[in-house]
Amino acid sequence: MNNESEYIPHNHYREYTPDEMQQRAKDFYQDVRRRRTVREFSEKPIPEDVIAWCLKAAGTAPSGANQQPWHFVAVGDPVVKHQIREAAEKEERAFYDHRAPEAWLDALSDLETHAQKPFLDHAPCLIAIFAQKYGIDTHGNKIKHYYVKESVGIATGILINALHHVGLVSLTYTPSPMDFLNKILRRPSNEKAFMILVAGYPKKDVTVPNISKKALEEIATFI
Ligand code: IYR
Repeated sequence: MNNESEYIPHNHYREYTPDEMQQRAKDFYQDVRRRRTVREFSEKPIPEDVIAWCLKAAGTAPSGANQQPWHFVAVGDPVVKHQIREAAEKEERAFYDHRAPEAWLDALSDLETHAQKPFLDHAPCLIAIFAQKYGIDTHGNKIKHYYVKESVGIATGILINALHHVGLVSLTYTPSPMDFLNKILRRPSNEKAFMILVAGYPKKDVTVPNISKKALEEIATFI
């Protein structure tokens, strides 16, 4: 632990009866299974503070040594969103034109993705998620960070579910490379862009790929 030196009672823990647990487990599953990634967004603005609360939820994630090695930049400014779009589309053109191996393009073919990313202009909020590869102390010395990708991945998962919980949709978007985000968003060199989580309302009558999730027997083993 890096900032607490004593143990305190876990007063916020709640135990449920077995029946309640079963119901809650099913209800939670039924709610999260409705979540779908969308690629077309409405321009409708998000009510104030909702993104801030969702980011507070993400910030409760567990992390290696509680170092919380993440930084979120919520971009609503249309000028900055457009700068991100221009830079991302440049990388995407290189990806689709020559960088991506044929096998990767084959794996993507059902998704019908391409180099144009209009959602970066349309969506009301682009959340750029940065992973802090290392920390920096008050003297400017590097502090080793542990399990950075795991920690940022968990926080991102909570954020995706928080957005879903409030009735927004999101798109996990990862142009490669994403270094342009440090420049546009003026983030320091100890931070590496992890993902752009595009957030907002779906475009009217949006469609989603007709795909399914693996069955429990395929993803889990009980011993
Ligand atoms: N970043 C590209 C390609 C892409 C890669 C994966 I893996 C996807 O699941 C979807 C797209 C793009 O966004 O078009």
